[in-house]
Amino acid sequence: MTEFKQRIFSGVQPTGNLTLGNYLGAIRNWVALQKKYESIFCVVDLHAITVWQDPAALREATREVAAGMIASGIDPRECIIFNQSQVPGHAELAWIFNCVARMGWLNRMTQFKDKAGKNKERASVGLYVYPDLMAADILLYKATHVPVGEDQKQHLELARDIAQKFNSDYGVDFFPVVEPLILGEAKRVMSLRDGTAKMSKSDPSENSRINLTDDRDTIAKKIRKARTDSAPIAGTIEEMADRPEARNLINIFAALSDQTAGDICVRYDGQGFAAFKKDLAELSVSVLGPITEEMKRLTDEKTYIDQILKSGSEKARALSAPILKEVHNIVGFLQS
Ligand code: AQP
Repeated sequence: MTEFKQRIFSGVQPTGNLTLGNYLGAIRNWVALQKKYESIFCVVDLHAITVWQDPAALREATREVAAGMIASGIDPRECIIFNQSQVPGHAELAWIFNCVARMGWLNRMTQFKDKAGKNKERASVGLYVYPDLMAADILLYKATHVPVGEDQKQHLELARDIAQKFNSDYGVDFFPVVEPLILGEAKRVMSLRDGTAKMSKSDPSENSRINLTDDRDTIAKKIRKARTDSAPIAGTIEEMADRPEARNLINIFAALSDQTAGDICVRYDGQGFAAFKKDLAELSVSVLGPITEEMKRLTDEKTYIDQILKSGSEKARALSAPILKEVHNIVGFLQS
């Protein structure tokens, strides 16, 4: 299996604007990893429809997420970029994994509980089996490493369980046991309004997140309005353990400036948040501004983006076809 050792797979749902959370938790790390690993990056539209998506908006968001990846520095000549629905193997392997995964495993998934809320009887079946599809996304390419934000850790553990159970049920050593790559100082970027909730594309409050489509003034305004507390910034991040909003802003600052959270605490030790927020706004605009502009430019180039997704999906199909064929063989599907 040596040829598969260095392969990564990761994805983003086209469920709205990309956020600073998606950027710091995932896409920025992919940019750094693409040189080291054979990389497959996917706009996971099959995942997106586990909650209702307006079809026209889904098409737009799919292009926008692809444009966001490229604008952030993912190189389509080096990596495979495609949208999931153009490679039917994802849905096919997910079905097989629906038959491998156990109800008890899925019942423990906190993302389903969070997203379905109190009304889980009305949640889609797709939302419930979302982690099986995610396992299929990764294992369809026998990817061994998956760079994600911390919120996806539990789903990756499930992907490992599925790979191991498949191997053991069929008496094979076929699927690798995937390793998460959870990197950087902002592994879980929190809402700007509530330091205990994840920054999310689908949060109803616009002020809870920074979108990669936000202009400079909007970014600055959202940071100015970000919730903090009345205590000054402490000299170490450990002293801020019980101050989730403050800690979140420090982590964002650290990640955007390629420093550690400790460095930022030392720099602002004893100060209030006014000067810090001003600097953070300037830093955010300087890092995100060029990405936003390039993303907007690329989003308008529909033919170019569609071509990248088409060519990426052809490569992804070619890469996954022999793996899927072998899965059919292992499971006992007659191939004529
Ligand atoms: N707040 C976050 N902090 C760190 N990483 C994050 N990611 C998402 N939010 C944060 C990482 O981004 C990648 C793509 O995530 P996704 O779009 O597939 O789905 P998600 O995790 O459910 O993100 P959202 O923004 O919360 O989407 P919605 O609102 O549609 O559910 C993943 O690697 C994720 O870890």
